[in-house]
Amino acid sequence: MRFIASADWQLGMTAHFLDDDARARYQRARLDAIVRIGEVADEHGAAFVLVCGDVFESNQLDRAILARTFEALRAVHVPVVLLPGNHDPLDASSIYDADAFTQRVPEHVRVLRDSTPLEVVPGVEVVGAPWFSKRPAGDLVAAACAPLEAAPDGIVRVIAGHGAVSTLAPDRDSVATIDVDALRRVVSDGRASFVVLGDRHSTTEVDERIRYPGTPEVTARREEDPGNVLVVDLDGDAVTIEPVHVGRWRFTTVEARLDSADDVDALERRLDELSDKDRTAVWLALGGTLSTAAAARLDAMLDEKREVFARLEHWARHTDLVVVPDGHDFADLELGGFARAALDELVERAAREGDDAAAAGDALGLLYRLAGGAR
Ligand SMILES: [Mn+2]
Repeated sequence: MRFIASADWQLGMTAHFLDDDARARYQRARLDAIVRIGEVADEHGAAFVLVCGDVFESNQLDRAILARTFEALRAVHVPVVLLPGNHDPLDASSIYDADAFTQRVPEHVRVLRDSTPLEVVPGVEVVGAPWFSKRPAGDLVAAACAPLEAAPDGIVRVIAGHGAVSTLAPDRDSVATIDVDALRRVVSDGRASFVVLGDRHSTTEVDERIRYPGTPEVTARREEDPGNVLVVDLDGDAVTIEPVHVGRWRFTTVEARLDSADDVDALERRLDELSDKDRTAVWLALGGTLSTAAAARLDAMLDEKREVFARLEHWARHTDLVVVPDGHDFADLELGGFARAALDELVERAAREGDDAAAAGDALGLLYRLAGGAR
């Protein structure tokens, strides 16, 4: 028996770090990932798709996102099982209880509303540990597993949970942390064959049979291995897990030390080499010391590249770029009269210490570009 394990679709995610145009394409990409998951299910002969929480970014989404989600889900030809997570809990305002959900949800889509075993296809049970609020009072997965006896002969049982696990949680004392030792016993006792978890957006192995598939489309720069689903094959005592990449976007950091115009050229080549620029968001971590001419050249180059990348911005916390006016920078500029006098004053101010000098440096860069120096 084969199935697709997924989680953290985060549909409707706002992505405030993208501009309007890129944000619309990025929101669309999260829906397109569902269609590709359907293709992976077909290619691998998967019996169903299990999505372990945070299917939606929040319970307060524009209802249009539901119509689009259902349209995408129609491209999945096997049952799809959704688990409410911390972003989309089954609370009083649950998106799963909205009329737009209950009246329109396709028949092959099921929501795990409690921990009653759900026979998703003949011979396969899914036991879910849905979230009912953003702050559970205990380990929901342990509670869901507590009443389970060994799975009857001929039944494969899969546990669906969401949240941080004890072996990886930075906050080990949180009452909601999932106890991995207890979960290992659930598997070794034959109460379940496999555990799929959501919450960690990077594909992560907790134990051979306890996995986070991660988000199918990247959501944050710090994620190590996003963009995958897992094809899980359970055959008697054997388990085979194949990650399949379905994500199309990339969030990446580009670090560089820039001390000359040649370094700026080298950075330009590195940016040019990145593929799929309209689906690539770049955080620049730049350091070094540039002359006004080289800094102007950098700004002009980045302005041009910004048109083709989904995002190309300085990462403020990791930017340490100093611009030092160099007399040679301005020698070739054809400036006279008032402009030349302003230039001389700015060069003098930029040589001093403090905020005034930084402002003068910025003004010099602007003057340099306006006068045509960066062409
Ligand atoms: Mn999540």
